[in-house]
Amino acid sequence: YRPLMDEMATFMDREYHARPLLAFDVAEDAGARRDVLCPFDRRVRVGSVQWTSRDQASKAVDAAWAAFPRWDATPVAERAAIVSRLGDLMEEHLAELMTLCSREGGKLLTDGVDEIREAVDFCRYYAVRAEELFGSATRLPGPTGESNELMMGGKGVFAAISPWNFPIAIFCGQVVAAAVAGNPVLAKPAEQTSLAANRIIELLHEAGMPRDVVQLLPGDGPTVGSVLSGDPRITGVVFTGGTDTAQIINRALAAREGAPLPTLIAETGGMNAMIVDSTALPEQVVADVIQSAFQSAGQRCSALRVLYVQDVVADRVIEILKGAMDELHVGDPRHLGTDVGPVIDEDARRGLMAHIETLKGEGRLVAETRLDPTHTAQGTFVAPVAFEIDGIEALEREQFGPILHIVRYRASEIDGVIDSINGRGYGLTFGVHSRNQTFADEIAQKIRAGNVYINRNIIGAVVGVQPFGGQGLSGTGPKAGGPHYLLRFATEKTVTENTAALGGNASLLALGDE
Ligand code: UN1
Repeated sequence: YRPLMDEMATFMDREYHARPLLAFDVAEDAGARRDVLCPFDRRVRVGSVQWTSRDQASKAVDAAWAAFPRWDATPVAERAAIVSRLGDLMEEHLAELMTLCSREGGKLLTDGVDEIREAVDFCRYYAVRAEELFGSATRLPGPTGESNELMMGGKGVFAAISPWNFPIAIFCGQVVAAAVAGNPVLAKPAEQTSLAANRIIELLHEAGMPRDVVQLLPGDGPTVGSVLSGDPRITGVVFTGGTDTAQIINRALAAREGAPLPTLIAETGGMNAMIVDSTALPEQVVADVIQSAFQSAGQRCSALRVLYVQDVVADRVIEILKGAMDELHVGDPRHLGTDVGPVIDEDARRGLMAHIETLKGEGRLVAETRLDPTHTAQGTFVAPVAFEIDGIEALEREQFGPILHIVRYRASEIDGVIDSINGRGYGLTFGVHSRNQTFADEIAQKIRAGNVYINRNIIGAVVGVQPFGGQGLSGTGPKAGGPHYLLRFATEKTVTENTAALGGNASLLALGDE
């Protein structure tokens, strides 16, 4: 990391200013401006963001709508080349993008590298997949004298509403998927991470993406989000974030008068669990639990929230976990020795602390990491904690931070555990640790979750290798980074032609000549 860190130093003090990047010019000071403060040191101002007004958002939809036929007719090879070029540009700007991830998003260097790797992978994977799907019509069988072809095209205008926890990877994945499939995109990044989003769209325009095809609309949900989801010209929304917000978007899309039936592609929350039986290796379990629950300060939708441990090994697992959590360093994400960085902002910190207070009453604190005020006093930090609780029924919602819940179970209760996990209705990631292959396979089969991991951690799905996404309350599918993702951004057109008719015309013409 040393050469990368030296290069990052040149971006550490730079002030960034983001504003709407629309098909038309937007005057500076044309909207409300917000300061962006650094999550690990609230005294540091990273820059500012000018928010998009309702009027600008609505004009941006006009421009996107007008761009659709032209963009949809642009050869897919050209669209794919632009998207691949963005991947190359992100690699060239790795140090700057990592600095932004860390200063604006509070990300560790290791997380930053993973994040940009994932974004680059999305660009290259979707570019290749788009050429396969949209490159040529599929010929279908039919009777003699008839030809049948299936053609793929874009659907219309997409709004892409993305979260702050993967300010580059998820943001970029949504935008390039929608665009490469032939759809103009209106991208609304999370309020907390507009600067990173702004830099990515600048690079995308540099890569050759027309300014009316991908536009950036920084702002909040009630303003920009509601203009987009209320506009009848928005064909679809691709969204990653909370389940509650996905439901609000779904209702807004459905309520539009005279609009086409909408597409909602949502990747939402989870109540991700791991089951550990008596045959599992406790040291391996703890290493994987630490990563799954506390990497990225637990701010991944894939993160582990509930650890079920069979009673006979529970004390041993908790003892090792206690030791491991004691060793974690919470602090400045720019230092290589830091394991856990800050949570995104003060609202997040307050919410997590309130949940910890509740757990103090209802559960038993079994392991924690201590905060060292010399490294954490100026930022929004939450120390990793693990509480033992009786069951997940009392857990109201996903807690997006470094809080682990532990539940002991007896071997005879395993069916109840599975019912309880499935019964919550979420289904994103899930893990099982066991050296009993039959047990592991059976559990993996019974659990309703999008990504199941056996004897390893449950985060860090790799594009093209582990397509990612949940079911039920956790999302609509299809999986990001998977072979079917682009299909939901596309329309299919079946063209059937009576080829005998042409033959008939030809002979009629020939008759006329005589
Ligand atoms: C998210 O946090 O919204 O598997 C998605 C992972 C990442 C995806 C997380 N690739 O941890």
